[in-house]
Amino acid sequence: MVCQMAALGRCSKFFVEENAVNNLRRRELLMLPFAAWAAEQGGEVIPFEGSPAFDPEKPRLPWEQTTEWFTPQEHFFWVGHYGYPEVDPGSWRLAVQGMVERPRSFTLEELKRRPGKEFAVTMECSGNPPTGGLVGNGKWAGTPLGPILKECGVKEGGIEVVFFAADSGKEKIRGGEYEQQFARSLSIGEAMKENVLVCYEMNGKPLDRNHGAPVRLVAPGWYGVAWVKWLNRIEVHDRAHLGRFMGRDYVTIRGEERDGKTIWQETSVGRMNLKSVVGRVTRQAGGNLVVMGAAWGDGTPVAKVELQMDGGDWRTVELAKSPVEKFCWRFWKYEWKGVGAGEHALASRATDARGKVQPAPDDPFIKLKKTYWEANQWAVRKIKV
Ligand SMILES: Nc1nc2c(c(=O)[nH]1)N[C@H]1C(S)=C(S)[C@@H](COP(=O)(O)O)O[C@H]1N2
Ligand SMILES: [Mo]
Repeated sequence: MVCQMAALGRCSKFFVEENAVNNLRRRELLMLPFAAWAAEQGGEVIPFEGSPAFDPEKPRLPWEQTTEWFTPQEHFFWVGHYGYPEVDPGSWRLAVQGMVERPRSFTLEELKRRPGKEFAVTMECSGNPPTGGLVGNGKWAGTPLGPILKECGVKEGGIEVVFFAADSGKEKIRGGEYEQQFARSLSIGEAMKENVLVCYEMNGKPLDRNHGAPVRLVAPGWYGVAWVKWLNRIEVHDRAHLGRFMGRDYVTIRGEERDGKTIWQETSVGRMNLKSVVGRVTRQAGGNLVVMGAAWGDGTPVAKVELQMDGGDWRTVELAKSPVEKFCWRFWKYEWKGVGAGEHALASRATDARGKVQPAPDDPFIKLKKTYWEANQWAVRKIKV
């Protein structure tokens, strides 16, 4: 276990444990199958119609250029609802308070002296459109949150853990105006999970300002909004937190037809939905096309991806071996032979190990969804050959 991360271009006091949470195995790491895969297929990229130009000031995953399983820092999107605060790491403290027996605060050094863990996790913004680039696969290092909460001693009746951040803004609520910090919450059970990290490193480097320096939450399986950046206070409450990012924004409104009636569901953005994207099409020397993409979900491994070409039958694609299957995307590819000149349409859909299938745009479950959050319907991408 000495230095597995060397295979990923990094070696530190951290190692990734062989556990059910995030299983980076040495043999597979050394083979790095996904990297070899992308390099070997080479070819000339055929751009998608309407694909946005890459803007380094507003990074998004540039799907057509994406061949690396870990998202390079310069391609990793960022979202800040109240701007991007510069937090001084020296005077910064993380307070743990509310319904705990022993409230306390931590300096950055104190957090770094605690046991460290590093996980590979894919994070997506719940506002990411079906083929959008607000998604990335990162290496996240920090110290687990659970033991911190245990040491502080959650009081009887504490059911909710609220994460507050340094960024804030004025919010108008029912006629009043209130300066509020960005905040999101998890239930105690979710917050105590062993893979939830108080994170201070991303991709082998100290977190940068845009991604939440000095410390953010890492909540594998949850949409990005739960990954509170510039974290500075954790409070245990005996009731649900309903701030803007739990109860007003980031709320999905969806209708379900039952016995001739429509039942309206209103839910806070939660765990990541099963999704796949057609990411990159290349023309090979022999004239065949190679279609590559990615698929991810809430931590349930991706079991199958199918590709539909020009509205035809769904064809099962080849899944790349991934060093980590839980909480990380899986790359896939399909060799499309004998493609004629003209416009072509491609769509993919994923199935997970529990048999859940990525929905069609008119699937009854999402047909009456009125908000764009948590979109995971399969989508068509067009190319001209
Ligand atoms: N403090 C704070 N944390 C935040 C946000 C924010 O605006 N403020 N945005 C959230 C949203 S909506 C997303 S998608 C992720 C994005 O993480 P990234 O910027 O590191 O990609 O951060 C989350 N954490
Ligand atoms: Mo987001």
